Amino acid sequence: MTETKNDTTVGAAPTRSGFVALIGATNAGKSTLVNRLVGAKVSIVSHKVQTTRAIIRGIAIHDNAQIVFMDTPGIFKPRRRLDRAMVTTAWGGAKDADLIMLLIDSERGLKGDAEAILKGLKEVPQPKILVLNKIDRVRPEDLLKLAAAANEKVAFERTFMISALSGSGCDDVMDYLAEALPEGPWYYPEDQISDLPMRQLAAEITREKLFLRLHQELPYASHVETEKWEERKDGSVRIEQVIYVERESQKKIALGKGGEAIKAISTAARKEISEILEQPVHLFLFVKVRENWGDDPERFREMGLEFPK
Ligand SMILES: Nc1nc2c(ncn2[C@@H]2O[C@H](COP(=O)(O)OP(=O)(O)OP(=O)(O)O)[C@@H](O)[C@H]2O)c(=O)[nH]1
Ligand SMILES: [Mg+2]
Repeated sequence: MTETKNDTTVGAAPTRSGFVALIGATNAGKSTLVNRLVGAKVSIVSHKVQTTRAIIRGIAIHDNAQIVFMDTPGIFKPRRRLDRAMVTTAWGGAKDADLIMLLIDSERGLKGDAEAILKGLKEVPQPKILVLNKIDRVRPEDLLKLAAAANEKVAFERTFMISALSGSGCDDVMDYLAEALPEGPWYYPEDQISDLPMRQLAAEITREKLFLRLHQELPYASHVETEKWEERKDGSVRIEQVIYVERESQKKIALGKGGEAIKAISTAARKEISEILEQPVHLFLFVKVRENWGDDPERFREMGLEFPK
């Protein structure tokens, strides 16, 4: 029996497929979990809040099911225009999904934004599951209390307790999803793990290194775009990227003393992009000041975000 995306069976069983949206407060571990379930890095991760800015699709196959995970920006109280776009995008992701997975950082519990998200979820008609993440950080009795408190507020189909970081409990989530999604043909070719073009993934990887290396307002005031991508005859690729910041003073910090900061960001990004592409990479980073990039519709389009009025 052949297995292609247009077949509706794999072996004897019917294929299943669907979209699963990961919703949660910022820093809950959504992107870490998507990468874990897909088995490859498709979405960037950092210890800082508001890392993910747009919907990133990561695709996994489990048993007969093709599961399309929609990693979304964290939900938080928006202040800037970019914040608003990110939060609207996250809720929009929920609308398009077959199933919603609410991720809660077990250590934080219902403090902060999780409570408001539970309220918002009540209005969402799709089936929902609760995933308590970072169980490596809490005591089992606290987990049970948290599970009970969250289930009191929203009728979840199931509750899972996992560590996206160690992988503990993640197989159970996959088993459940593969059964729960509707019967139907797969949406993507079997070997596809993401729908993000390489140019954009490369820009995201540089943004991740920037999030890891730079502090305070700088990560939030910056945005990365891939401007040039040139395959060379020797099998290597030359990539040029621009880091946009809002002010001259931020440019100085992004470059660092004697270009130290930008060099470190570039080295880390080049290494990782090269590993993903499996070819040598020459990466050139340019820092440019663009005062109002956070109010520029073109930048939002580039990020895959709606421009909020
Ligand atoms: N201890 C522990 N840390 C975790 C776990 N899962 C994720 N983290 C950490 O939590 C931090 C945030 O992870 P992300 O995956 O970027 O979180 P996110 O929900 O995608 O965050 P935003 O995109 O900013 O909304 C990172 O430092 C992760 O390493 C876990 O199971 N245990
Ligand atoms: Mg994220």
